[in-house]
Amino acid sequence: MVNLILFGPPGSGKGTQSANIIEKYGLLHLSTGDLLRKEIAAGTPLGLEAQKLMNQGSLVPDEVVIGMISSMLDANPEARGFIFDGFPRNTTQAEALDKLLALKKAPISVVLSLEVPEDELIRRLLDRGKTSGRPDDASEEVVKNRIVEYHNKTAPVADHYAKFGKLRRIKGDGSIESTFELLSKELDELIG
Ligand code: B4P
Repeated sequence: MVNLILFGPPGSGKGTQSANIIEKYGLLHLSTGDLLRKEIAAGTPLGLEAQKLMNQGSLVPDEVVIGMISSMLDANPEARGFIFDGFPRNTTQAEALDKLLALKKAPISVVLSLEVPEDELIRRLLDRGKTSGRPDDASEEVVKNRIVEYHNKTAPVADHYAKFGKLRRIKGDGSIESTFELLSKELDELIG
């Protein structure tokens, strides 16, 4: 089983590149952002709680996302491996994920970190906001808050995995195709 984390700030291309990776390597995509947006669309109590926080660009509580990931892992015992997209978002989530995967004897193989300058992140997210209908892409204030949350809470996750020699930094400010080529070089070695 190959488990990888696609890491990076909001707008770095995690969701975009996950779609390419799934198609080429047949891994299962676990995006906490997508799972939360489904809960919102279904109007569940969990979705209503998450919606307020997401709309202001804040993270939702750890127990909510860890519970979602744990259920998805249990529901897919036959998977060839998973791409974790947007999870873990802080070190508490990283430690919880490590424990869940240790139970399955399938630890994280690699963390691919997409590196993109901040002005490009803001440009991409506001651009998507023109058509996506996502409230968290709609205003520069909320987009900037998401980036602040990333620096304060999420960036330390990279150090957590760097300690174990699992972090690979990938230049993510080129085109979607050229970024995917760089990711593929890493993954071809790992998955073949
Ligand atoms: P996410 O859904 O994870 O959203 P994101 O960080 O914006 O990344 P996304 O994957 O959607 O965008 P991408 O970079 O691919 O999180 C949303 C919210 O959910 C969070 O703020 C938080 O509130 C909550 N949440 C999610 N997970 C959580 C967790 N674990 N714990 C707590 N809270 C959690 O793409 C952005 C845009 O750039 C797209 O329009 C794309 O087309 C474009 N783009 C991508 N690559 C490009 C390239 N190379 N060139 C030009 N444009 C590109």
